[in-house]
Amino acid sequence: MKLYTFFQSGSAYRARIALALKAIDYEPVYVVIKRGEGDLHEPEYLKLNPSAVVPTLIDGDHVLNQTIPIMEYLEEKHPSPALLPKDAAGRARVRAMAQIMVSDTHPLGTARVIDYLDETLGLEKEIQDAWMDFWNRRGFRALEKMLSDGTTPGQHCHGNEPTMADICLAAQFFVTHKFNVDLSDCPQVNRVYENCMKLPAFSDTHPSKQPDNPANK
Ligand SMILES: N[C@@H](CCC(=O)N[C@@H](CS)C(=O)NCC(=O)O)C(=O)O
Repeated sequence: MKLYTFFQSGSAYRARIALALKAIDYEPVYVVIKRGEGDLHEPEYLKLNPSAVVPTLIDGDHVLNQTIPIMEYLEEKHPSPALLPKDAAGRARVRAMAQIMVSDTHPLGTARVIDYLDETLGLEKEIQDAWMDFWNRRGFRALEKMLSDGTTPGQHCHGNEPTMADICLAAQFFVTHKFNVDLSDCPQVNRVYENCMKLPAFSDTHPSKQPDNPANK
């Protein structure tokens, strides 16, 4: 397998964690997200990922986009260890938590959205920061409520094993931290994040450890 990845991308981090949890070997292809330029808008990359985003996973002849379907694909092809619970209601709960992060929260803070706020709407940095703060806190507060509902206690979002929900929580936590958003009023989120980071699949794949991070070059 090949993974098109960028160290600072929360989405690529999700894919890296999922591959690491399932102990799947892959070849990383490092691309760069940079305003107004970069590999993602090159015609060759657009053929692989028409949205011009990372990650893209290549498995033989299959080109996979979007981290939720990528995680579902890995889950179906490599069922163990499972990233989803065995029961339908549990799977729905885990997917809901993952979607709060991936669909409701992450897109509002992507480079393309921030570029639009900045360049097209001309919003000041202070307003952009308020935007990031508002949407991230809203997403994490919803997650905090779900984690506090007492349905499936444990070290992770749904019991004691990491699931897709933990992957999405940890990756978005990284993004939120990068933008200095205060999540101190979300104790369950912080607790689960700390538990995730005790696992090598989460800590070894962290943006700070990536070979394409300039700090590691
Ligand atoms: N929903 C997509 C999101 C992909 C995405 O937005 N990736 C970001 C990096 S975290 C990106 O490539 N951004 C480039 C841009 O916004 O121009 C997924 O889960 O794969």
